[in-house]
Amino acid sequence: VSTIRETLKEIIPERQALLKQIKSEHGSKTLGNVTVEQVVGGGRGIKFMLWDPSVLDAEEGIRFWGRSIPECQRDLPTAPGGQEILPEAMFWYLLTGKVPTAEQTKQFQEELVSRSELPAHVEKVLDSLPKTLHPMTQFVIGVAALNHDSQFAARYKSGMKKAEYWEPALEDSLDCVAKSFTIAARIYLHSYKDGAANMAPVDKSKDLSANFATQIGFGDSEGFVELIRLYNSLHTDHEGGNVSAHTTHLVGSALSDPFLSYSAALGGLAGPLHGLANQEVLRFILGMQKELGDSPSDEQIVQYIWKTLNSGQVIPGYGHAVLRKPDPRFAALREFGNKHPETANDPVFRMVDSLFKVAPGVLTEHGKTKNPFPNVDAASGSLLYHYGLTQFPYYTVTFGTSRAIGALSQYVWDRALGLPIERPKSLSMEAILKLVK
Ligand code: NMX
Ligand code: MLT
Repeated sequence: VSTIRETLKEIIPERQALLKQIKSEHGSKTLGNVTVEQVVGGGRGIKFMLWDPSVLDAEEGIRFWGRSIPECQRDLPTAPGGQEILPEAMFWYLLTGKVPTAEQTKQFQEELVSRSELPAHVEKVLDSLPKTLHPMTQFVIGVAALNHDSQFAARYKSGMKKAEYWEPALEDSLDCVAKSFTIAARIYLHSYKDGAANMAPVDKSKDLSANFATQIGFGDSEGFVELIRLYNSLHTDHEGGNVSAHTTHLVGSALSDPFLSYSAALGGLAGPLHGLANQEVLRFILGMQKELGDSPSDEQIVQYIWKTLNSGQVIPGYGHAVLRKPDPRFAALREFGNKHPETANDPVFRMVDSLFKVAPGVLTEHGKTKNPFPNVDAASGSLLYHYGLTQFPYYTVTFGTSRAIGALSQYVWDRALGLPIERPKSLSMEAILKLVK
């Protein structure tokens, strides 16, 4: 069975040659003009970055190395007896563009799980934080503290050659993903239970999601474990322009190691317009349930949405900077909720569905958002809530364990392809006026 290192060693020269060819044959061609509106409007639509593991289409949604979500669900390995993609298989796929065999997945899973224990200093740092500190801030700190043992940083210091960068980048990225699951479990126990002193040790025969579920006390629920697998596979990658992926790429371009790069990304994921929206969705849905009861009429929901919009707030979980149709990740989570009898009739999940029926119409009438449809965050929290993970300020942490997989896959490629430090041009208003006159 070929390992992840052997597989990458084989592919990297081909991709390096392809990039070389693209640069020499097409380097001077244009991919579009940049307007003033784009410069002052968050760079929307500017084709700016190389990102291989996934590409987002505004109408169709995400494709991972060319495969749609249903195609990944069809082709990628699941846990024995399970139905959902294993995040470990997704990680292999995002790193290589190749579907791992069952044996490769098993071996890779064992390797990741064996890396998932935390150094003592990270446990100590996490356990010393105020329990009231937001879980995402704890996550930022825990991942940054892993940099103490970075192989990339150590080898850079001792004069590693550029051609070797990708190797310690891979080692650190595998560590960062594996240990992020354990950091996430520790944060949960610290913030919401009696602390992590008695956290279950890692079970090397189980996958990352099953270990995580056991460590936070939900390991007996096969439905929950399967949800965590699906959740962690779906949130991995959403091309390179989103805040968390772009941050990893930007910070990594300074040759900061994977831990520092991904820790910075988690700070962006913690923003309410990005990953924190899943926490906000649950707050919104529970507020609606409190005011309107378990089975509100469509008209009551419409009035509730208008009240929120008229008070100047956004409807969390709706809209997107790129997508112009319902997010296929939302569709996959909704399908999960509908196919499991225990979640299908859950009042909070049903509320998500009722909102989906009317919110696009209201947002269209409101006329501001370019995309009135749900994004991934619209459904994810309600399913976690059903299984008893009710502490919604925690939800973005589960987004964070997943996004490490996609963002760090490209980090490895950034180093393998020798991409330079990122440093686009900025302009003052006076400089813009001078240029457009
Ligand atoms: N509810 C109300 N107003 C909205 C919404 C919404 N869900 N989405 C966009 N708008 C408004 C937006 O605030 C802006 O108003 P203004 O002109 O007053 O500044 C206007 O519509 C135009 O925004 P767009 O160009 O459609 O959206 P943009 O690309 O700037 O932002 C989001 C994209 C995702 C940040 C935005 O749709 C939003 O705030 N959604 C709610 C938060 C959310 O669900 N974020 C999660 C995104 C997915 N993720 O996990 O990262
Ligand atoms: C993401 O998954 O990163 C979000 O959908 C936001 C984005 O793509 O901009």
